[in-house]
Amino acid sequence: MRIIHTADLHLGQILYQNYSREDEHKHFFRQLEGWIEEYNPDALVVSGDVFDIQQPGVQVKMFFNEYFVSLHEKYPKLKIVITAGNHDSPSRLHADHLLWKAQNVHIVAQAPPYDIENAPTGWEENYIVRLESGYIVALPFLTGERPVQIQSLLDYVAKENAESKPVVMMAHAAVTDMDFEGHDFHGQVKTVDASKMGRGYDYLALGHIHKPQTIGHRDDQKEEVVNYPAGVMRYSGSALHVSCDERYRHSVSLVDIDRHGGSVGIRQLFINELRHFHILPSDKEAYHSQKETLDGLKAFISGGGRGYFRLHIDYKADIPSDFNQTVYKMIENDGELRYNPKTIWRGQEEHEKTEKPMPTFEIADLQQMTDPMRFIEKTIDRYDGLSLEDLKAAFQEVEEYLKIVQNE
Ligand SMILES: [Mn+2]
Repeated sequence: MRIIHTADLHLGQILYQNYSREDEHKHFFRQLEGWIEEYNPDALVVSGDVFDIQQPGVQVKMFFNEYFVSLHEKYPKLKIVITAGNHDSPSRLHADHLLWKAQNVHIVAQAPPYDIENAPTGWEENYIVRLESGYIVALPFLTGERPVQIQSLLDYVAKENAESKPVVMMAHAAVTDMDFEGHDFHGQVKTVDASKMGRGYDYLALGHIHKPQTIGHRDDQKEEVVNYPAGVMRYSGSALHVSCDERYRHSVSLVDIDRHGGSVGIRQLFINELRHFHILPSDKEAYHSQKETLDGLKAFISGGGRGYFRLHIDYKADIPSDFNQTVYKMIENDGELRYNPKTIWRGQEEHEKTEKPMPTFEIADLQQMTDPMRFIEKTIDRYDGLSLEDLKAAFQEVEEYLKIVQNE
């Protein structure tokens, strides 16, 4: 059994409130189609987060429809299996699943029944896609752990699988021990224990984490071809770099499984991205003033630099409040220069660590503070370079102005 595994397409993503990625997705889809042509897989599986938002716009839905319909027309025997991720609306994706089935595209968006004891018989059928060469158990994103449902689906397949055909399962979850480099979880990611994903699959095609990786095999993340005994859990990684922090190569996974309980061969097909992400001047270096930053940016542009860029500036640099507008102005005539206005401030983290803790106030205290200056006086230590005298003068000016307005 041979599959191509991808996930986290995030179609319709608008980056930094400004930039549509449709051409980047088209570029990805062309490569994907090239691999389907070259490797002739039995199935293409997309493990969740097809769309970036729950209610994608008309254009995005059209784009999705056109691509998958044309893929089906060119490769009518290819099974396409798409599941819903946490970014997708289960009910909206599910609404069209019957139409898609006629195109050999299986969309599985709704979670298995909570109470399987009392579920209608044959509920399992909604999650199982049969191929001549094997089985695909398609699970969408689950809001809670469902180990009983998962195991009963795998058992259902096992009962039927007298010929020991390969079994692929799809899921959208953060599995314990994954490497979430590039995700902004702030240490709060909810992980599912790998054992809760059941027993009986040969390959678990995961989505949700954007870095390509096989669970339990961090050492060979960069290897192009690997082979493991069956029972492999793998993230294909996302189609595009979804943020600046995803500083690794993205790929789709070409997976060959010889038989149930046999061996799993994985080839990473590396994606050539249309636009790259840059940190200016670099990860290690930072700019120290507005002038230095703008000069650096000019040099980047005149040197032919293109794509997404984010700035790395020393937090002590004196950066005026209209700085972002200045940058946007510099690049406004070039659609290939795309700015991430969330600057990385070097030294800020260490600064925050050594900072005095925020004074705490009782609610009653705050209610007593009718004069905002009292609050500012008590917290002034937290704000480097903020002058109490200047603030007092500014407040006085506002007060006087208000008096004039009131009198008039
Ligand atoms: Mn996700």
